[in-house]
Amino acid sequence: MLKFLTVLTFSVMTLALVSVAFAQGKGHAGGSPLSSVDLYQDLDPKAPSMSKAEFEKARQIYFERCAGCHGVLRKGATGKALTPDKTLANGTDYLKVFIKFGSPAGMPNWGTSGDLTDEEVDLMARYVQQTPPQPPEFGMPEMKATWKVLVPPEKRPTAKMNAYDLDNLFSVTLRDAGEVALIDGGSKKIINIVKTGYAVHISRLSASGRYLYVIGRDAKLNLIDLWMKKPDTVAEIRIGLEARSVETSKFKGYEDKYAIAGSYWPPQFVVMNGDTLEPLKVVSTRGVTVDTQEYHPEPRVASIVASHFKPEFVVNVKETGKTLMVNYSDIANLTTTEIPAARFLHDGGFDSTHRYFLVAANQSHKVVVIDTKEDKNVAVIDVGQVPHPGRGANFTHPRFGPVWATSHLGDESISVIGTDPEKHAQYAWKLVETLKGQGGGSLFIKTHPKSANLWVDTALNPDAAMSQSVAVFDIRDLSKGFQALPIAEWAKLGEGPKRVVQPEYNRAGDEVWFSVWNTKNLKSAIVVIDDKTRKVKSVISDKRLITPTGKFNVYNTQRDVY
Ligand code: DHE
Repeated sequence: MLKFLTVLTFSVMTLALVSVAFAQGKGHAGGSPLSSVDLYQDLDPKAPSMSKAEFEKARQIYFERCAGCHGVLRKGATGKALTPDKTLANGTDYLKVFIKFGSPAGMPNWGTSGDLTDEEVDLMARYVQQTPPQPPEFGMPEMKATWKVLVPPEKRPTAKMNAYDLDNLFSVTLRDAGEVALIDGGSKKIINIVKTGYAVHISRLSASGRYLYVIGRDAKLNLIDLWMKKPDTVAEIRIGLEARSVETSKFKGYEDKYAIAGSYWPPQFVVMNGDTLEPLKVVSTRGVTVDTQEYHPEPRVASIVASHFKPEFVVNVKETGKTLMVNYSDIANLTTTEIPAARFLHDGGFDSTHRYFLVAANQSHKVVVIDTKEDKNVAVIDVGQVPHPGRGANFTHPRFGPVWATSHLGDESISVIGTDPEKHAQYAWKLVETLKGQGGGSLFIKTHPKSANLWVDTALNPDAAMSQSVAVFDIRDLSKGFQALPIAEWAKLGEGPKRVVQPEYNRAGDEVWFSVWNTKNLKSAIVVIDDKTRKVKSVISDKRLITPTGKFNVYNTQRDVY
């Protein structure tokens, strides 16, 4: 769940909505009819009462919807801290407003979007005032108990057994179905729907492009062999209780050898065999913060990328604000170089040379530049409010040369950073331009080396006109401003939130795919835009496309093209 607003930023419009809700009797203080049911007993007597069943339901919803931003222990990161010292002071009615209506700064409108009912909003407002329950640890024995090799490497194909153009295959996250759709980029037909982990999150490719790794929020990792006649899972494992990231070894000589997955809970990462997912080494990320050097019990693993310069994984630890360069050349005697970055590291991508990794420190409102050749922090750059680049966008700016750009969750700006210390040293690692996009709530920005377009979504903006459209800039002349395209309208889906999310290019770089992300019970689609004309090329609509979000083109993901 994205962040809770502070009292100061509490908008007048929201206040008006609250008054209406209260006037309609919807805003009654927390507490449900509990007389005959088994009560959950919190340590803190001031916490509003809940039944055991309510507590269990809320715990589940919190894990599914909120923990990602606010943390399992509710200490905050992308979202505000929700520890009882803060939430008890706010009280149930106050909390319900944020949960129901969201905020322009990125907290989704869980109630008005239809994701949570009024009863669930009330439940969650009471839940976040309870003492956060601490989940159990999950180490090597637990991982081994979940590890399954369904098709051992020796029984797998020795050559590609299908006629698909694998370079142009897309793995599409079907978030609420816990599945990925493998879609052939040419015909736009679904090749297979593969069952994956719960609230599945991202897909990544092995260096050769043969293996697809898919991680769920429940930390279940699927290994899919794309060489099979019908690509499907060949191995699976759970690497924790909650996770977001997975990557594979890409350095010369280590192609397809190792996989790494990072978890939110327990806060740790695990290195595995690339073709079986056998867990080899588990490393905890608990430790002290980069700035004040205080112990943090939940430093979660955010983005992970594979270095192209060394046999290293670049592991970004959110709450402590450290980037770990994990050298995988000797797994038994694992060596790690710890680079100080900035707190609240989240997502990021390489510059066009693949030497520098630019990572958003989201609640610090900064982008940190890591040199993966020298293993050094080369710059910390102030950007807009809560940068959220996905992998960001690399292009050649008419004036500043090679640049990388990010959009933001917390404001409408797009920050453009110079990335060429060789030929454009005066602009390197500086914020060279700030563009004005259509609004806050942006999650992803994208272009392609062959394109003149820069696409920016605003999927979490509370205004439907913005969350259902995208802005597109002409990178040859950014001063022209953006054109807004009503992608959701073009999908002709009918009712629902229909958030337009995550541009992804095809292999050729002449099409850009957008998900039109509706709620689970409503129709969603993928809209494919012709990158030259900015017109609809096709709408992929199939009843199996339940809540499509992230799309991962094999070639572009395998080679870090963005
Ligand atoms: Fe993501 C990437 C974490 C919510 C879609 N997301 C990432 C990464 C992290 C992250 C750490 C970088 C992984 C990497 O590169 O190794 N995401 C989180 C959260 O903590 C958060 C904010 C809240 C949560 O509860 O999980 C969150 N993410 C979402 C969504 O709600 C999105 C929009 C829809 C969905 O399917 O869940 C979503 N996240 C994505 C996508 C990427 C991603 C599509 C990969 C972008 C890319 O181009 O590589």
